[in-house]
Amino acid sequence: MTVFLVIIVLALLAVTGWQISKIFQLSKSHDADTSEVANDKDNKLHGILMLAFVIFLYVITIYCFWEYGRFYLPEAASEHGGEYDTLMFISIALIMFVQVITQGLLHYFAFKYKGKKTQKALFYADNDKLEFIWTIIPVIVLAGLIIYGLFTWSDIMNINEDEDPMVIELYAFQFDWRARYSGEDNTLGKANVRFIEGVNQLGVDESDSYGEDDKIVTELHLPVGKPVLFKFRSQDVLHSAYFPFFRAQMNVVPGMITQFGFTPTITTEEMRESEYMRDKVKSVNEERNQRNEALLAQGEPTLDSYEFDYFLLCNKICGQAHYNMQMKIIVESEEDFNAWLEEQPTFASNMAENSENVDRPEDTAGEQPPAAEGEEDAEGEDETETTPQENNGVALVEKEQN
Ligand SMILES: [Cu+2]
Repeated sequence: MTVFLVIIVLALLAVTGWQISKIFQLSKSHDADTSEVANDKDNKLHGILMLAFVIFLYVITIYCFWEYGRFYLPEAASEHGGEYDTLMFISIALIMFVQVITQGLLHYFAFKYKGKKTQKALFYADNDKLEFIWTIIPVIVLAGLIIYGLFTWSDIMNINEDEDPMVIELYAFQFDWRARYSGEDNTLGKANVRFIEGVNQLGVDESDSYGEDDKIVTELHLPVGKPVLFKFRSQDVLHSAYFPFFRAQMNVVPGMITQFGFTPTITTEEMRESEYMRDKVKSVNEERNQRNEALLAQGEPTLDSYEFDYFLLCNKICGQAHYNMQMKIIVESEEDFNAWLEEQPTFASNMAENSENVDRPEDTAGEQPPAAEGEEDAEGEDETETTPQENNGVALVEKEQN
């Protein structure tokens, strides 16, 4: 109703303005220029406006780089990330360079050669030489960019099996992640959505001996400097595994396995110590402290102070709690990683423990397994009522960082 009223008021205002302009026109003396053909004065005004527009564009571009430059991601924390950033930088620098020159010239010429009564436009049909030059230069530059991009792409995407990467499965479901380490044999056991039952929430095939030493966890630990090959599976709908700090992203598609590999190069501790991250954490915590004062005044619980951690995020809008679909990643030294992995129970021991507890189902509750919807009828049918997880206010952290 309010919108309707606002529209009526705006329409009435427009009619009023139009009527007032009519009155002004009628009250003008008869020798005023009422012709609809642009005269020198109009042309001059439009020339100046063209120039003013391009200056406005440049000023706002510089302001955006200045003001929002701090939202750039820090140094890439993976081996291929540097290459990726270089490609991105070259593309942006080229685009900026060309756009600054062409837009500047375009608007400057519109100002310089504005219409004048005494001047007549030159009829200039074509110039083969000029057309050749402005065709061949973009062809060469674009071909160079594309070839460079293809090489970078194949470098990043072709996982070198000779490096003996550690195989980890990342399993996506509405709305969380699980990681499955392939164990001593570095081979994941077969899995299928049809095997999902009870604690076997990833549907690992119990008859496949490769799966016995697999370890399923809720937090992804990675040893620094060791190549990792991720295999992605989805239980329900299309998800996307997004590792911003490692410059990696891969679709997670129900019914198929996608893969991507990278080598982490900066540990969580090292990233926390970096100047970029110290500044960021400081500014997030300053904001939190301010908000805490307001929360305290209202007698509400306050926010914990923020500490940086790598995250795996879902980058496909996959349902109502998509925003909170994330998994903590810890990059650490090989010794710390091995010690941590040692403590995690294997799939076989989990299943054995479960079968012992079968008579006392209330003891096996533990973590609630995700609802198995079946991979086939997944696409978009997201009707399951799932409450957003209590994830230590992590979504809030992400929001505050921006
Ligand atoms: Cu998702």
